Amino acid sequence: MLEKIIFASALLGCASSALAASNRPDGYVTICKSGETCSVSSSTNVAFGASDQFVYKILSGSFSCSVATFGSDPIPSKSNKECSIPKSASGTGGGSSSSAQSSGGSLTVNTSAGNGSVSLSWSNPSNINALEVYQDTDSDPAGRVRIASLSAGTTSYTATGLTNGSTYYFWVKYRLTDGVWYSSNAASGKPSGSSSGGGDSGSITGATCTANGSVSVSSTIRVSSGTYDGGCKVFTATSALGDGSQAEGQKPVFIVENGATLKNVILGSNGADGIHFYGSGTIDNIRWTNVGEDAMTVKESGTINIKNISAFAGSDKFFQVNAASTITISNCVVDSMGKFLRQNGGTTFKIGVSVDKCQISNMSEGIFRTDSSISTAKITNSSLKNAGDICIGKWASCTSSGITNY
Ligand code: ADA
Ligand code: CA
Ligand code: CA
Repeated sequence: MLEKIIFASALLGCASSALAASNRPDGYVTICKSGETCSVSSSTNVAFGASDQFVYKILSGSFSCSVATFGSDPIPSKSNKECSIPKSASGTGGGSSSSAQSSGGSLTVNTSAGNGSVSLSWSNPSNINALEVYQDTDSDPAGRVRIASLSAGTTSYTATGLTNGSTYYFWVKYRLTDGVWYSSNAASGKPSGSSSGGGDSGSITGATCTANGSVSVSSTIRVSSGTYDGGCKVFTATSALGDGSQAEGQKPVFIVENGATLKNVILGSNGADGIHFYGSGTIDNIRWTNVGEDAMTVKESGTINIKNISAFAGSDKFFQVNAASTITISNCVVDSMGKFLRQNGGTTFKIGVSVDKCQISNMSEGIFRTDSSISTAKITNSSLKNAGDICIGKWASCTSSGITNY
């Protein structure tokens, strides 16, 4: 890390302000300052603050750039703050320096649809030096969203978290050694579910967002009250929050404070420390593309309501519970983690967990784990596949009913 900082300083030379605290998040542009009225065309994630401290709110139309509009003051010591918006709220290309050439090219993508997923495969021309994968809900490349950047030798990719019964279109965009970007054909796939009978598990869908633009998050987005609607954008942590590894101490992408609701969010490929709850809160229609250190954490006591979520590719814990709480989870699809829920190791406060209508697969350890002999857990009307032990540890009560093993 130190090397990188020194290298960056050398490159930037006397432009030292580039390394100083900024009045707008990375990738944002200022549209007005404290006390001024500004306006945005349609639901836009507006940042308010200064010196690397921001609060965010989705706004549309005209608004006053003020604490009153945003509900809290991210940095009371600064009277001059700025309102800023993402540089490229929409458009194609997802951040690449040049747009793709006409479709066709010499790379053909084949697809094979699965349950909530579509697998892509292709062969590469020999003189390739960069690869990206794009997804959309129609075959027009305008509006497609980048879902992966791959190393140049890669020849396959699986898009996950998709809605069964919907058709998706994919492209592989690739750069040859002449420095020019080309695009593959638009390859389509329609995922479908093997909803096996039994229980009352027919309505498990998980999250239903289709990616609708992207947001790069370099300081935690704090939802202090009301509802934050992410508009199905892909929120990806920058290294300022962490790298999504198993290192402790990474920052969350979102904080949900007492009484607040977070909805319609896709967490991108760097999930850092996910979502933290401080007190009671609700999350609805959230997808973790690639769970980071963990996906979510209860930091302060409350009643937590979680619904319509999907999460993939964790390493250890999905849900970390660090404070006494009552937790309800319904309609979830969670695949490939160590465990679904862990009360913080060694703690003996009480948690009460109810999970209903969830599809849980490939847990290397199991579903519920605690060291507290007064905590309770139950799972009902759910589908399990290679999900390990349902109850691990001292639970006062831990039950399951309406379970289908598929
Ligand atoms: C581990 C760690 C705890 C806490 C937790 C978390 O369990 O031992 O101290 O950091 O992870 O919240 O991710
Ligand atoms: Ca941890
Ligand atoms: Ca954590």
